[in-house]
Amino acid sequence: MPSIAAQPYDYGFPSGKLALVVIDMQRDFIEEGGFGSVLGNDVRPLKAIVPTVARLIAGFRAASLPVIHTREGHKSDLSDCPPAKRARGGGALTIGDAGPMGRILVDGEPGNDILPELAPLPDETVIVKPGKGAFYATPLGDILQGLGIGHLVFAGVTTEVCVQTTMREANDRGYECLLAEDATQSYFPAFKTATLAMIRAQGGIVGWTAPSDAVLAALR
Ligand code: C5J
Repeated sequence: MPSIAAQPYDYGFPSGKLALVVIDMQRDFIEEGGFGSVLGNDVRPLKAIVPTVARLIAGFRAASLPVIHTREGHKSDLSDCPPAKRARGGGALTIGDAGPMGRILVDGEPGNDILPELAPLPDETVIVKPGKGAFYATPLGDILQGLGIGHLVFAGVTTEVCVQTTMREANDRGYECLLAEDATQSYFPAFKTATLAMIRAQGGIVGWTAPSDAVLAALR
């Protein structure tokens, strides 16, 4: 069985049964004027991981392994957005309001697009999710089951919100999860550090972490 040099110990995976899940690399979180910046965050650290995420995607494609993309996006009538979620944030604009890239965090608006550098291929799955976790109210579980996938590598933003929530959802569903350390980012450096530590603590209570180079070396 191939393995990735990881923490807290090597991560083994059955050949050909690994998928990459790229969480929310969309303009809403990474470009000025989107949801992330409306909430008062500096988006530049998130933009900086784009080349690393692109390398990881290219490695999975070259190995003919599935790449699954997610976007956090609501229906245009906001029927899938709980009022409590919409009310949070305290910024000038909130979910569904018109921003510089269209309506904020709404499926189909320009701001909801995945960055062009990381654009999904036509045959790749894109999960549009109303929550932080990619399994909640989406077909992701059924799709993975159909592909026979039990091992997942994660990348994307933000580390402690949508990435961690999805990893925990996956963990509870029996998936073996690894987070690519340099292909994920938070608006808060300390939150990223803490999230990586809590994932791999206690013998990998949520999963494993490894640098993207270690993942790519194992794929080759
Ligand atoms: C947030 C996400 N931070 N993709 N979403 O609201 O992490």
